[in-house]
Amino acid sequence: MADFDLILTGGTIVNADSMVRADLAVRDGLVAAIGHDLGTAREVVDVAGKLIMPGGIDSHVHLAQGSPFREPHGPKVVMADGFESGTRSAAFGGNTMVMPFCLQQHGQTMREALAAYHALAEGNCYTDTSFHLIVTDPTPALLGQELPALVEEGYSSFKVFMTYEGMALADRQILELLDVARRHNALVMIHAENDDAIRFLTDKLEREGRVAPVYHGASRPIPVEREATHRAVSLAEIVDTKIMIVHVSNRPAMEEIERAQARGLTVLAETCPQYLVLTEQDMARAGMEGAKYVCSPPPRDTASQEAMWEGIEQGIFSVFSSDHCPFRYADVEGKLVPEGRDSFRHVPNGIPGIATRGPILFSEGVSKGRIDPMRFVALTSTNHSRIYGLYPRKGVLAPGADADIAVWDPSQRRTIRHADLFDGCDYSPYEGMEVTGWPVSTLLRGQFVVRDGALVGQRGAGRYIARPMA
Ligand code: DUC
Ligand code: ZN
Ligand code: ZN
Repeated sequence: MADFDLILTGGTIVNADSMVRADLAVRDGLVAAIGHDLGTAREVVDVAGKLIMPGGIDSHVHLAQGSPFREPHGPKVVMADGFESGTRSAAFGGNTMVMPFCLQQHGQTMREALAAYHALAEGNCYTDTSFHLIVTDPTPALLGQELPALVEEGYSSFKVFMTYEGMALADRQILELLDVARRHNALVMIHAENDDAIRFLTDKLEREGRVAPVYHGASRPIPVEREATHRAVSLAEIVDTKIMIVHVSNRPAMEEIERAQARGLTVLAETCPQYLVLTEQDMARAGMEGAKYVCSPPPRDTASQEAMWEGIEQGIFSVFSSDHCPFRYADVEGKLVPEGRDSFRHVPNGIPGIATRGPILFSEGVSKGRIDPMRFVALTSTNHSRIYGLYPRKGVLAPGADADIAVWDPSQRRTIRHADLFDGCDYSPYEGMEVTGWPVSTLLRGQFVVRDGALVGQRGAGRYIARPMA
């Protein structure tokens, strides 16, 4: 009988803190050994010249197709990905786990919302999943009983919006939620934009006839995000609890976070591919083409891109996520919703990117010499695992960990084509971008999901992972 189920031989094993030439053996879905001359296996795969990394963990994705609640953009718009297509595309991007949101509707308990989202995910996922809870209606019962019980059950991260009608929480409500999180060791993720300022600017732009997609940027300028980031940090400081500021797009917002970190506060931060390689100019493309790039916060300018790189290099950002929030372009239930031609206000906010997150950071970061492969692993996998309660089961290749693995060819040159991403959308905002480095195979608990660029995994093989906090 063979010693192991699988041995990957001849590659370089990359973790967040080490890089070694070694073989990796898998048994019963776990990493069993790393070293040389490991023994026999039922299958031995030669991965010479490849980087063997922990599978990507994307801790910020929206997969709500089929949700009766049409998260988060109202009844006229449909999200392009559900759990099947979203996790399939994630696997093509080297990911083995994604963390979508469960959105509470007003008047709904969180358990009711969770039942609906679990029903959508069950039996459909190619990767593992775990939910964050978006709190929109923080009733005394939710804060006092439901959330504490749910944290115990492993739903240990919440998200709040400071903007969006019907979803934004007032400061007092955020304080109450932060206090629950502090007492139960949960993490609150915050979408930081000033809602009043956005509504004021949007109304003004519309009165002036500035309604094309590019004005989405003008309706949410940098101070809108900076002010809300400052306020979010202050609220967390008042309560004395940790927070995660998601999808940071610019230097002034980042500096708020940097100052908080320097003062010793646990203010964690995330940035995303769109803030490294897109700009406001993309939203100025002809006709409605600009709608393809409308997301919030909006893409900024090249100086902001440089600031995001500084934040990555200096460790201000601990996680790099996609904020995959896909809407089909050529679709009246997507980016071309008829009202969107009257005003950018109605264009759904969000862009796809679950498969391209890794390749963009690898190419722009590792291949261009800005970060090393270990930092890449930290930003795309290990730090997500540590922050969201998955470590050491996930985010690391070490004996006993799940054998969730991405095999990267660091020298493969590719042109990003939507046709190669296998999501449910009909475009990629990164179409035509040249990248160096590509995930050629992805394994979930030792089983190939994507093998040499082909889907071989089983829909439904992905599991739900509870994340109780220590
Ligand atoms: N915020 C997100 O986190 N995702 C998509 C839209 C938004 O505003
Ligand atoms: Zn957000
Ligand atoms: Zn998001």
